Amino acid sequence: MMKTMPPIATSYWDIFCSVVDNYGDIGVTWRLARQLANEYQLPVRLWIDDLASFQRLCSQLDTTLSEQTIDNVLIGHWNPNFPANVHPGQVVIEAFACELPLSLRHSMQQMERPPVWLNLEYLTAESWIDGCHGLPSRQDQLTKFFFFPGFSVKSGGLLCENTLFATRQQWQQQSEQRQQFCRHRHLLPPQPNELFISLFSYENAALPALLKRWQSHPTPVRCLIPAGRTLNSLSSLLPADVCQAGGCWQQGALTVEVLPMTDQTAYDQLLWSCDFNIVRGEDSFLRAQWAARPFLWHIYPQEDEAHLEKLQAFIERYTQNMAPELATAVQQLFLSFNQAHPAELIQSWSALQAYWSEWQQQAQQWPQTALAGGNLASQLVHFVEKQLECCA
Ligand code: TRH
Repeated sequence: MMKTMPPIATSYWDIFCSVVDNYGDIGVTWRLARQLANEYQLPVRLWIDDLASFQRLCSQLDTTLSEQTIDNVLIGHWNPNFPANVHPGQVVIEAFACELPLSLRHSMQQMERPPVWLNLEYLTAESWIDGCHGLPSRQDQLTKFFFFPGFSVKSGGLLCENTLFATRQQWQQQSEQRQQFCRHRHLLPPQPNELFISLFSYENAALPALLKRWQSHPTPVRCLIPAGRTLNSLSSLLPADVCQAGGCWQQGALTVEVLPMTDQTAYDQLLWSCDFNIVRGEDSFLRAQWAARPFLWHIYPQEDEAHLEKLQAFIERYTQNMAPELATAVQQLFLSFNQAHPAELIQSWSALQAYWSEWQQQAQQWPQTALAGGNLASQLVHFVEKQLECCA
């Protein structure tokens, strides 16, 4: 009788991503995949179950193809008929506890040297992750490691490309940058002293009040809104024809412009070009921090208000080096927005005006503090190298 040979791992780093909702799952894994491929020259395969959502962030993607390479990443459509002849790579990363295809798991179990298997967790600033980062768990004769991104020294660090800060600095130092930015995007030219704000949030009942407050701001305010869920909360304020990409509306000091969704590079440029960014979820939340400007985080709401603990944990870290008045005002801004309390939101916005330049300075320093745990991609590479050495 012929003996069946155990499957042999390919050299790939396989990343599996199931899009639960919105763009964060794909946003994070796409970024990680490109960084591993381009900065560490690793052969990366990214398996995605929802190519239509992915295409919103990556217009080159052809949703009809089961396999394609973009930016040195091999992208595979992960559909229910995952091919049984696909052998796992030397590293398998399941993002955000997505379930691996059964056939792949089966191959992993049969291997003499199974891949390094990791679950990439959601980002949180909570300190309990320090005790859990890197822990193994035995599952059907296999070992899975839990990799926790985070802000502490003991965490897995944060996604941040090697050249990001230098590129951002260069962008922000150009004196004509805002004019060019508006021209390229076919936006109205910027006015002197105009406060630029980007607004990418979930639905929030306090938003109309905030926009009304900006109408009476002492200097002009430009609010740039990527088309999407934010607009669902502004139907009482904005005429219907404004609530689509290309829409423009002016009232008092406020000009609203609605933007089409772009790729991640152009979204970064939007964040770098604004004085204040309202962001959400996981990836835009981090990118706003890397923009080194004041920002406001609309956290992904969870049942039983579990997200408020996560929010509090971040606020504590973020405000730890701020003067008490600024820290209190920032805390109130974050909490009132996330609890959708219009009156408190307006009050905290007004209170912050006195500390704006102090906040700007803090926002410049914050990225270095946030990166106490280092760069996630390099941490991941070291972690895997260690596991491979152990098993060699
Ligand atoms: O879209 P999000 O709300 O995503 C997520 C998911 O909902 C996920 O299930 C949840 O668990 C997580 O949040 C916490 O927010 P996020 O994470 O900011 O993802 C948005 C992505 O879209 C991010 O990579 C930036 C990108 N983007 C663009 O590339 N172009 C754009 O024009 C805009 C507005 C965003």
